[in-house]
Amino acid sequence: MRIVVTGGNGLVGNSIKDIISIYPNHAFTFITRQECDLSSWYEVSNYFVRNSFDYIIHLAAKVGGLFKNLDSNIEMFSENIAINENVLKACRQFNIKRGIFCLSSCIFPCNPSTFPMSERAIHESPPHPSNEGYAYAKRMLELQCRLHNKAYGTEYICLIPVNLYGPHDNFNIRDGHVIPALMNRFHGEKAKKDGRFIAYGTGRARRQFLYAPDFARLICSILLDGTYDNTEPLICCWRETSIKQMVECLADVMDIDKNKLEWDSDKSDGCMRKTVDNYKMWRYLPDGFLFTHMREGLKETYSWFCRNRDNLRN
Ligand code: GFB
Repeated sequence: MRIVVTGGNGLVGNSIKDIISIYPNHAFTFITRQECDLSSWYEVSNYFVRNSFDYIIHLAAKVGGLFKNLDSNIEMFSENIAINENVLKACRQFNIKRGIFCLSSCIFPCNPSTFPMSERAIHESPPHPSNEGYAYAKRMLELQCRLHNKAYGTEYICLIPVNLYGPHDNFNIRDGHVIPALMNRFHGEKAKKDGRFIAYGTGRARRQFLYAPDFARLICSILLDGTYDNTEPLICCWRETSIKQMVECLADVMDIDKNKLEWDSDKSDGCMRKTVDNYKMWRYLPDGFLFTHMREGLKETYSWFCRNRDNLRN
């Protein structure tokens, strides 16, 4: 199959690049924002009229951590709506009948009827105000895929990962997600004689973290291995931890004395909990699939960070 991957130069896009050798019978094309601005129908239609594909892995999105979302809910909504509308229009017009579309666990309600939340809770009640722009745009992507599947018999599968991290992440100290932002900030402080290791919030918020290379393997298995026999949305998650526990583990991995950690509780915690369940996911995991433990994932990410300090995305 000829497979197009949008967001080809992002966290998950690069993780897929690292594993395509195990799919020699398929041809992957990774498109970046520089090659095709997906928010422009003119660019999208021109690109797909010149390049045809059988399947799509749609990862491209305007993303950011809590503080980026707090600053730009309107842009997060409008740019993601534009990107997704153009991509689905191109899939319809250029005959791409099967694909993976990436959502996020932040789309779920912030006050659900039950925890952990299953796939059925996606539209149950409003998401957390800190990222409602991004969350509603991704909820609409779930709706768009479902409507296309019903009307045209397509197989557009929405995968819902929890907080992803790993090599190739965006390490922007302000706009990045918690792990890359802290890793970059703490690394800078390590170089100083009187460095301070300040994390934001209270540390009491809870998150489920998933190592991006694990998610990349799941995406390819579900799209290509025939293990997933339907088009319903599927949560992809692993263990939950408090932000405090994660930051202490990160300090260990970076050889920072945990007693030097400080918390700026004037900064937002965002949603205190967005626990989702992976009951359904376990049924479709390829045999012998192993998730990467947090400590191992942080170690691999930090050594990648140190090797690539001069050309980080940030
Ligand atoms: O990763 P993060 O920005 O995403 O923040 P969210 C997770 C938690 O880490 C929050 C705390 O409780 C923050 O208060 N935190 C501590 C920090 N120190 C820092 C820091 O230096 N930077 C950041 N960013 N956080 C996002 C959504 O929410 O989750 C996105 O806004 C997306 O739309 C993403 O869905 C997966 O989990 O709070």
